[in-house]
Amino acid sequence: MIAELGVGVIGVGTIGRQHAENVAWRIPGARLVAVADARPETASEVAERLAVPRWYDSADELTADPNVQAVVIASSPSAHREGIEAAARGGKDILCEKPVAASLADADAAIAAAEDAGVRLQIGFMRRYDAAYAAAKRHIEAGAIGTPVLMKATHRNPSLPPSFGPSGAGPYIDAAIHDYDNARWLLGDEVTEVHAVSTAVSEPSRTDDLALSTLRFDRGGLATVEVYLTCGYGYDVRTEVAGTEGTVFIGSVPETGCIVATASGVNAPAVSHWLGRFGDAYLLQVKDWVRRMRGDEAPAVSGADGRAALEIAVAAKRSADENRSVRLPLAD
Ligand code: ISE
Repeated sequence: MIAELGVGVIGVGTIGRQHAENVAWRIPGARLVAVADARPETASEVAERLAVPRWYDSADELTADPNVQAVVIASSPSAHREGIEAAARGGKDILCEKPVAASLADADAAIAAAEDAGVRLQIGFMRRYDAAYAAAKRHIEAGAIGTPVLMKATHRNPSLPPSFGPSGAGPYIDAAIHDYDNARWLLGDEVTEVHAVSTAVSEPSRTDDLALSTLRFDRGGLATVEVYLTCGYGYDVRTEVAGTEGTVFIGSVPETGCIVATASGVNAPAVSHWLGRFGDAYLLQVKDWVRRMRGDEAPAVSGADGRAALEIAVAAKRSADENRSVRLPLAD
């Protein structure tokens, strides 16, 4: 087992900074040895704040650094393939944020590069590490709800996240992809058909700030996934899984168990950002990945899992764009 894993973080925007801080301050057995960002001023600022000895402005340079043994990739999705390929060339194990790549072709190339180089690739579906989602999975596996047959997911953001600019990936590939991964994981089955519809309710610049998708599973189960990007009141992620003998409920609207009731009403503030809702899950995810990479364990969430969720998201976008059901696996 490696005593202290030298970790480099590629892409230090919102989530990359969080990963970098977690590695630098909160994970025994890991040391943050370098950061990289396409914006040199961002890379140098984060390096200085976290007292990291080296910073770079490219994935290639960071992955060539002999002090780096494993990398976290949190650059923009269009740069994930390049980051994974660079890490593969440098022989570094990888934790890559979702989506694994911006397209299925890029995902296939990236996964093949990692496999050919013999480096381990884990995908950042951090919800699997959230206490409530992990408990639900345990109950389902223990048979508490019989056979899971239906998943119902709610995924709302208070306002359009910055990653949803005009060239952003959109509600299916950027947001619902978490729910698609949950659906495969919690129902333990593969999707065979997707039907999606989207509309704009509050963002004139987009056509899809409200997006619904319906998934059909191989063994007959169903799932519905709702993404509402501009709900206004907070970051609200909840999931239900119904089975033949019961239901598990995951998540709630209020941020804490504290509800203030006065003559003017009942107030239970919602979470404002996903880092608030899933901060612990992000930390546990990197801790577990570091533990696996220090030894010779396989990644907890594979490149194939990342590709499967991306394929559902691509199918959902196609379904909404073309107003038809789309069958999986996709031929192109
Ligand atoms: C963002 O990219 C994330 O990954 C968050 O987890 C998600 O909930 C949010 O909707 C996305 O924009």
